Amino acid sequence: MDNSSSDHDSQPEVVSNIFTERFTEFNDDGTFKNELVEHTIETEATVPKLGLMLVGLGGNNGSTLVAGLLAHKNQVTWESKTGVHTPNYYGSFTQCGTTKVGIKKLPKGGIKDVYKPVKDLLPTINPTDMEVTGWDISKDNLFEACKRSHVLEPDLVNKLESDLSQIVPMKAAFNPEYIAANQSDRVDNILEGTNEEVIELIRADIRNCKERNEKVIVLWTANTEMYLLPELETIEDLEKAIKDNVSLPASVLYCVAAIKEQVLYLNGSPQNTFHPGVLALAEKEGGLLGGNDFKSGQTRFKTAMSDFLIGAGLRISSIVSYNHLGNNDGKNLSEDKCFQSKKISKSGCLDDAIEGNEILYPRDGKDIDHDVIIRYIPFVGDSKRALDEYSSKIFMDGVNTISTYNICEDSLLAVPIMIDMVVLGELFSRMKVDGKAFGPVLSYLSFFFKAPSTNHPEYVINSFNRQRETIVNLLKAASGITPDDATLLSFNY
Ligand code: NAI
Ligand code: DG6
Repeated sequence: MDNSSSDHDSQPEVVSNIFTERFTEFNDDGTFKNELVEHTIETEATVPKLGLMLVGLGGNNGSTLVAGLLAHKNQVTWESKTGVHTPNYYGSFTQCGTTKVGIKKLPKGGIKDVYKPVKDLLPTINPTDMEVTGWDISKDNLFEACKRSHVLEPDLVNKLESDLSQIVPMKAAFNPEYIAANQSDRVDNILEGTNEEVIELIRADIRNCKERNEKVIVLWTANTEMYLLPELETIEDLEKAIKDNVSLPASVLYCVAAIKEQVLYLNGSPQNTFHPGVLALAEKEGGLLGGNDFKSGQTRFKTAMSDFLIGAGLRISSIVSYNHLGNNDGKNLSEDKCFQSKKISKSGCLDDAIEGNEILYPRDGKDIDHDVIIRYIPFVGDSKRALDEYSSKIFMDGVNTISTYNICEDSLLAVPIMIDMVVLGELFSRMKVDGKAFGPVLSYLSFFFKAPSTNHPEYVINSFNRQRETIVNLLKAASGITPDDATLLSFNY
């Protein structure tokens, strides 16, 4: 592998590496051929000043992200009844994850693995260097928003008051038909106008942010919307719906604005914003998309647990996933039209695992009994309870049941993942493979999403391990390190 870089006065420095991809291609008759394909992977090495625009800035995730980054930036410590705390990025794959990059031969014989932080494989942004702004249907400033969310300790929120209270969400695009009626009491900050006018106003906000930053990313972390049916099949359908002022979900308006401004749009909620017409528009206009629905807790665990169970040859036969939460997300999801969006995204995460094992899952229509239940229990606030029961058939038709009970602060799991998708989404937008940029969908971000969008809808990876390996190997290949084939054949293992 060639690890060279070129450096011209007028051009950004580029990390350029040749990588030989290896895969095996099968024919219908079972014959196969091993392929070797050489690729050049180029990454612009200059890290831009980034503006992150959150849709739903004043929500639990949005306000927690801003406060968390401020605490990091200013190295603020805070006290709770358990002692003094300092900021950390635990839960962030980029900031706290490491990966095996190779081996070292020991002087007295034998080998030792060498690990590197994921964030150091290629130049990536420092999260605290981002400017974070955004929109919310509530005009409460972020100090008020943090107080309302009950996520972070009061001592920390109070220490950040002077910074937080200066951050006020911009007026938001809003369509009440698509979120729960119980959200109406927070609506006091909305843009008025036709679809076209609102898109123009959002574009103007994005352009303002561009003036202060070299790159901008828009991330939807607002309420879950209901699924939009019928779908917008073509660019013409989409443009007609906009022009005729058809009632469209706010997410489609933000997404179209982001595409037109050629900034990455990430969808952290389950609704189907990326209709075929939206994808086609992104392709045509050079837009970038990533989604859908942060994979933070129960679903993330499920895609790791299924790696373990199905990977061990056990036949998972039923999974019942129940959870209750008491934050505003739970309140919004208590209306069925929004819950159905979440149920869809939480339910599809085992499709590729089932598809991948015809011994356990012959194509007889008898897959897994899989149900997802969510209840709104205000008392528990952001501290979500998730109870899962995995029942697997084992040897000679025995049954093995594993139950898990997880309690966590929902937003404290989600925020590090939001940071990761922004850090890597920004990096991937600086990369080219064989001279071609990624897109319109950044499929490599699948690791962070419950229902990943890809450029090939028939090819979606949900497995936790495969998703992680795919990202890590791309980063290694792009940085000149050989992805590990794990055979250890050279080391007399
Ligand atoms: P939240 O309800 O606290 O925050 C959502 C914010 O969006 C609210 O402040 C609301 O006023 C605002 N909003 C609603 N419609 C808007 C619009 N059209 N434009 C601008 N702002 C708007 O919810 P939370 O907990 O922050 O979650 C945000 C989203 O992320 C939800 O859709 C949730 O389902 C999704 N999610 C959250 C995860 C987590 O672990 N916290 C994991 C996976 C997904
Ligand atoms: C309850 O399911 C509310 C949801 O918003 C989840 O908390 C969120 O989607 C996280 O889901 P999961 O399955 O990744 O924990």
